[in-house]
Amino acid sequence: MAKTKQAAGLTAAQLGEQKISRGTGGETHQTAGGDVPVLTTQQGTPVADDQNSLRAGQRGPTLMEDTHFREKIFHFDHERIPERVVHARGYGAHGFFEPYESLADITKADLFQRPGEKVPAFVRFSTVAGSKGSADLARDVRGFAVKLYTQEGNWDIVGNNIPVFFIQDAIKFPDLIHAAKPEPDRGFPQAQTAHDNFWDFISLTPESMNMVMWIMSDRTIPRSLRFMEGFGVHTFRMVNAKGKSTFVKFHWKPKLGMQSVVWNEALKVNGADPDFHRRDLWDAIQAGDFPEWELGLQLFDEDFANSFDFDVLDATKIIPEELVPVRRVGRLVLNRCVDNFFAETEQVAFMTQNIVPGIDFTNDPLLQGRNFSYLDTQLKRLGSTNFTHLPINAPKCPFHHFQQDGHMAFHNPKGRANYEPNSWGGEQGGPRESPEKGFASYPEEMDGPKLRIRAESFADHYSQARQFYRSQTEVEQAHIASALIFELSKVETLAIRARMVAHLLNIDDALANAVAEGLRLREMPKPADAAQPTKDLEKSSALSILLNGPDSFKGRKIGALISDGVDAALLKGLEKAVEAEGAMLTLVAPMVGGVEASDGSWIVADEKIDGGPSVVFDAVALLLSAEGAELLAEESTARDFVADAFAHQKFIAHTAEALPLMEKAGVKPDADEGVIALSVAKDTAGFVEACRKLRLWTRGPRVKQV
Ligand code: HDD
Repeated sequence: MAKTKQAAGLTAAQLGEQKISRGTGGETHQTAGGDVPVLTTQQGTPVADDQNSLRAGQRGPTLMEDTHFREKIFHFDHERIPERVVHARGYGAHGFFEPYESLADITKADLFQRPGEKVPAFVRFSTVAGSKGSADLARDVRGFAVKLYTQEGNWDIVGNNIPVFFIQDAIKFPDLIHAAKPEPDRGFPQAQTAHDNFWDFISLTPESMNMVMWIMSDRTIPRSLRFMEGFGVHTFRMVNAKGKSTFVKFHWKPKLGMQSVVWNEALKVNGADPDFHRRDLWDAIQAGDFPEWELGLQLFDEDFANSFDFDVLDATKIIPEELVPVRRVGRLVLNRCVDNFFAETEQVAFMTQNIVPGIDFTNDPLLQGRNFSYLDTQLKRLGSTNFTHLPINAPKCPFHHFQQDGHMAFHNPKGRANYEPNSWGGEQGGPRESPEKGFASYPEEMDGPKLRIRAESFADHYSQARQFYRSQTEVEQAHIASALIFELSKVETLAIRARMVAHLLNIDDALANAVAEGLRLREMPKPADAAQPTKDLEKSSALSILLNGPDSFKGRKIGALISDGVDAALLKGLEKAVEAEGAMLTLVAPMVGGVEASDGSWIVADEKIDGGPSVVFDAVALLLSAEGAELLAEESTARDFVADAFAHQKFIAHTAEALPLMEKAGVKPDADEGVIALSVAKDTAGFVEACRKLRLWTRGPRVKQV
């Protein structure tokens, strides 16, 4: 039977609605929802039917003449652009930077001159190793790239959430990334370093050992992008109007304090919500809970640089905050999600070489190499030298230059001259250089022979690794050991496991022993050959996450499991306490439609129980009726909800009626002070207050498989 237009596409009634009216305000299409623009081709021609291609006869072939079809499919076929070779998976948001004070004595950078004057900003957070579609909570470094649209050009601080890096010289970057990415023969594993190639490379690269401590710590499994620090990593320069240079390291300090998840939780979150971090950022910004960081500067001069134990040009080293305090000079606030992910987050082009007058580079060999790589990669990725014409990349200050033409040029200056010097004055003549206002490189003295070497001052690979490890709390040290055991257990080659333990022996004996035991190494290797012996440096409390957590539960999330018969007053009490703390509450029920509360009111749920496991919350409340607890005790997802919350050392509040479910989940009501009984609404404030500690770490030894 011949198919009619209606049978193949829209119904007759829907097609009947396709009425076009041509008015003075352009073409509009009247629908039940009101006037909307008429669908057109890219050329602006109105489209009559977007459901069916043009064909010869009722059942004949599609005609070449169908230009609308051809244009639509052609464009679709070309939708993807190459993903970033690293940091492919990212999430961005708009906001502003606002200085607290004038820094004119240190830098002439325009954005630091006028306290309180806001500079537009765009930030893109990312993971490094995974491709665009990988999960958010992979164990990985997070990119923390900030674009500041200043009045004297765009300044990009292309940093990470870890202040050191794996390698000292950019020439090793392709090797590092090849080793970390999926192995080329098999094409896996995705978005993780737990495989032979990565640890083979690392175990042959002693300069990575400080970074190894950082990546095996919980820094690489942040609870939220909002709860992590950012770092510019390299030493940069700030230069004032008199030409005086001061060395600087950049820090971003989260206003909400730092927080990470535990590894077992990360594994489960990735299944439950691969978009965990982006959803969290989106939700917070949409709710008006704008994440905020303070810009911190570690400022020091040549004398300090010369007296410091390490080379300030070595990106595998920090300068401890105890030696050079972090001066907080302004705040970065993210207050607007993107309108279009592709146009903004995907097409944004960060480049370390984007600096402004008053900021300058140093000779850090990693930074010098990056300054080549970022411009180069944008051409590959965005396909045209005119990527700066895209609104997300264009400066927001006036700009004028003679670079012209090329693919997709859409800032095309008027006037006769496209070169200079020229003898055309005024508008015809175009822009001119300005020795007064223009960027001038800091005139650092240079001499010496051309050499392909690594400076001797870069040779201490273990002392800061030891300092980092020993500065952690016991809980965090245990997490580092567990992470190393997990990763190296995925390494199949015994010699690589042993080689890593040999390095750990130069960092900390107890750590090396714990890892060797955890791997059941049958023979302890000899310590790795070290270019320099490990020094015992002062501990630095700034290196610990747990010592730098928040003092409130603000911005965190409680998951309340509710059932029919939920005590309405208790739930109201919890809602109030959560709101007063600036936290969030998500209601999880057996069915998403909701539950009928004790007072007969209907409460709509946010999640069905298997869509809202406890791993996506910071604390949980079991507000169950006897009937609800009995029902859920038979549900494995409900038992996991409780058991996981306990294993992940979270605070758990519960009604007396919830006990049958808790019992089935193996959680005793008197287990510890993190399991809190609620009987009346006023108890809820105490529960939320207890949650400020975030986790009950003393539960650790009882759930140590985590
Ligand atoms: Fe890089 C992207 C951070 C070393 C080459 N890098 C990229 C991004 C961040 C960093 C945050 C993502 C930017 C975005 O969101 O678009 N990279 C770092 C840090 C490093 C570092 C903190 C060490 C201190 N990177 C590094 C080296 C090289 C590169 C040594 C090359 C020699 N990085 C790139 C790149 C990327 C990139 C290939 C991929 C996409 C892009 O640049 O725009 O050029």
